[in-house]
Amino acid sequence: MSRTTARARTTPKVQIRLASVEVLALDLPMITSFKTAHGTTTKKRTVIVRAEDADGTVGWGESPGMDLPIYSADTYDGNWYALTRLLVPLVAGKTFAGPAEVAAAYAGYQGYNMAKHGLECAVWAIASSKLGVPIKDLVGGVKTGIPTGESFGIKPTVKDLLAEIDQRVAQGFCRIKVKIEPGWDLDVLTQVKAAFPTLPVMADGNTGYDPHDSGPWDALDELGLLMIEQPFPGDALVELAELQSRLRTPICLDESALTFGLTRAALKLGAGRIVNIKPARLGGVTPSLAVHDWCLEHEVPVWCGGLLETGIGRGFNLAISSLPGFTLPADMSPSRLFYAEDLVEPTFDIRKDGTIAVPELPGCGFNVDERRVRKYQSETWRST
Ligand code: OSB
Ligand code: MG
Repeated sequence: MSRTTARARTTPKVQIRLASVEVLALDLPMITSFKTAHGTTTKKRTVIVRAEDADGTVGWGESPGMDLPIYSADTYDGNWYALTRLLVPLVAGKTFAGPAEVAAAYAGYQGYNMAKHGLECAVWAIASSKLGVPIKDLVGGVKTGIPTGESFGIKPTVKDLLAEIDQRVAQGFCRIKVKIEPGWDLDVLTQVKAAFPTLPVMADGNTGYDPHDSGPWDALDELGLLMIEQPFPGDALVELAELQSRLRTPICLDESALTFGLTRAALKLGAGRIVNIKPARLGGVTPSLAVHDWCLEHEVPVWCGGLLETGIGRGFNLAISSLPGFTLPADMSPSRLFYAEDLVEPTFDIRKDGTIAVPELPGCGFNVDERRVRKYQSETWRST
């Protein structure tokens, strides 16, 4: 979490005594691989946090790291290191007045956002269970269903992509996101728009374009896309602002939005007009709420992105998406589309109206199937 803070917000006050925290490394086989300009994910390694209060209340969180530091500096190994060596040792055995106080304990540590997120979520889950109030209500959520879009990785052929879009639209997904990279962009999106003329469509460049190349931007601008997500590297804020100034299509910040302060600076510079709030990339619930609150006040639309989380991580994403500023469809495809078995049972699904229900259960929002968590566990570490 950055030290730069938004206007103070009321957060739940409930005594948390972190008696023990377990960090679990999981290997999850994927049923389909996911290709972006950053590379292909075929097997997902993720880190799960299981925190236990002195009164026996258990809270779960997820740190959805990547194998390589390409999307951001966060990796699976980095999450493991930060949780077991830095973050958990700092808070285990201590008493806190609420989740925000736990996040404040490590606010001076730079980076390791996804590790921080997993730990903070586990603590929010404890707070939620102790109070018997779902996370959605603890953060001030107002929506009961989240309009959901599907994010399509780069496919072997446009025909494959069109067939998959067709299938997802039939299932209810109300917006589609097409991953692009040089050579897989204008022609692909032109065909997608021709095949689905009324469907909201957006593109995600995942930083794969060189700002000094001319790029497909002016032609893409004619297609009436909902937005273009992160075409240039995360720190290319000046170039993003230059591109945004000549496009009608809004640019959406993803890889640039690493902290509350950086996101606000990027928006003030004009580097984008929309923010993809990924709670794990931002380092937890607290910084995500800060970005949401600032964007709401400044009329910047936001939506919730994902990092291929299991149901544990998605539960928090759904709760956060219920806040009033989330006015655009989320990347929240049901975890069962990636994993043969989700870690929560029952898992969640998209409804015919294109929304996913915001969980009403206290904790991460779903029943965690601990037997399954153990089944995929490759390594475990415990604070005491
Ligand atoms: O850029 O939004 C992205 C997955 C991994 C890394 C980056 C991204 C994504 C997605 C996944 O698009 C969306 C999801 O979790 O459903
Ligand atoms: Mg993205």
